[in-house]
Amino acid sequence: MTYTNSDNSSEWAAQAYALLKKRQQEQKQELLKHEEQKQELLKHEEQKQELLKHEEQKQELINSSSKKNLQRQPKTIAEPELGEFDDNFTWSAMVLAAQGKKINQISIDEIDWLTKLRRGLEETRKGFVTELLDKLGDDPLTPESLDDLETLLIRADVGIYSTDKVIDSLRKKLNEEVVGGEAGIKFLKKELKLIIDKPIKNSGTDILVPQKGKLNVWLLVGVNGVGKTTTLGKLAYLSSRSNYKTLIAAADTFRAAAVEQLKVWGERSNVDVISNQSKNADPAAVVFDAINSAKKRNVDLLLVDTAGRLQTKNNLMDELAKIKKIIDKKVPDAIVESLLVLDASQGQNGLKQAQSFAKSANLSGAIITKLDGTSRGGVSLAVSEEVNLPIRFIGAGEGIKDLRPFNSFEFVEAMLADK
Ligand SMILES: Nc1nc2c(ncn2[C@@H]2O[C@H](COP(=O)(O)OP(=O)(O)OP(=O)(O)O)[C@@H](O)[C@H]2O)c(=O)[nH]1
Ligand SMILES: [Mg+2]
Repeated sequence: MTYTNSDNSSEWAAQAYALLKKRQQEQKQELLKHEEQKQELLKHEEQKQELLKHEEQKQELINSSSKKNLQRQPKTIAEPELGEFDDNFTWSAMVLAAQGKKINQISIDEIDWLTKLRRGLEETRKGFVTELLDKLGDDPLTPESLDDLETLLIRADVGIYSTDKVIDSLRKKLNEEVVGGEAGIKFLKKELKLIIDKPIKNSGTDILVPQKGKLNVWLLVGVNGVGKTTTLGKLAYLSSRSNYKTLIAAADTFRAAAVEQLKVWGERSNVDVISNQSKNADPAAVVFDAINSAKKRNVDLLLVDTAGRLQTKNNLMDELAKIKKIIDKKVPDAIVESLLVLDASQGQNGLKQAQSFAKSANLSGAIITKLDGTSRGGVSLAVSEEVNLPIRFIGAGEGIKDLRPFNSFEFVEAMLADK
């Protein structure tokens, strides 16, 4: 492991694993105990009801309603289970440790997510780090190995400008000192992180969260099929779980099934969806209605789903501009974010999309999706360097919890994980 010089890293991970295992067992026992108590209470309640059968109807009603309350199950989303104590666990635990987490601060949720991220970037890694390490072996870097690295970075969709930047810095370093294979990877990680962090730093906000006391409007834009609606569903869950009053506007009025798809996500995350079912409804009119509702309900975050494609003559950018205009007019003090959703598996196409949307749609950030599957995560670097877009969230899966705020350290570690 490159994060600590100590040989105790796997021992540290083992301790974290044992602690999580213990905590999970305790939780299970707690649940079991709770269930037993509930049954006991129910039994008690039934006995009581039996005894009170002859009493007035009013009394009976009270009893049955309290019984109903006891039986009502909260709507829950499946929690991840602790997996094996394997390489994935050790790696994930160490990435958390490297960010200053203590053993007792690690959660199964975080381990689960990092494991997913690492697995998701496996393809990117296979044609990159593994090959690079094979080429480098234990020997110091040479100008020739820099040429190989250049090819590999370009192939991983990192983009020409980011690649040039990284190679130049490495070349400078090589002129000054001998750089071994492992040190080379470490330096590479640092350089890549610098590139991704620059637009984030420039934005003045490390992690994008809704500002309290204001209406925050987040527009999800992007070409068709990249994952806008799915991402919006996951964001709605994340937001409502974090206690922000959330509302969804179904402003993709082009695709017939879009509203239904959103309603399913809305139900899962317990967030209302404002829509207009009539054919060819005006997206800006839906946003107009949604803003009215949002104001009435004191909403913190309004999430707006937009179309990825329109009837041939309509221009996607014009439509987005119209939506923006309505928001600016109705709620001039709203905090508006235009977030471009990009499918990581589309490689350089994603960069082209970012460039064309940035020109016309006044973007403020990007969300990278589909980092599971056959993703090519390098596009994140190209988008940061060439379009100056801060990456705000990343998605790795179709589940409601498969979205997290972007963390450049975790991303680069997963992309260049050395095993
Ligand atoms: N594996 C994987 N699939 C995803 C992810 N995000 C979205 N998808 C899938 O990608 C497909 C398209 O997702 P949508 O959310 O409908 O995409 P969209 O951008 O809203 O598409 P349009 O509304 O047609 O423009 C669906 O099958 C999603 O389940 C992800 O992170 N991982
Ligand atoms: Mg959609």
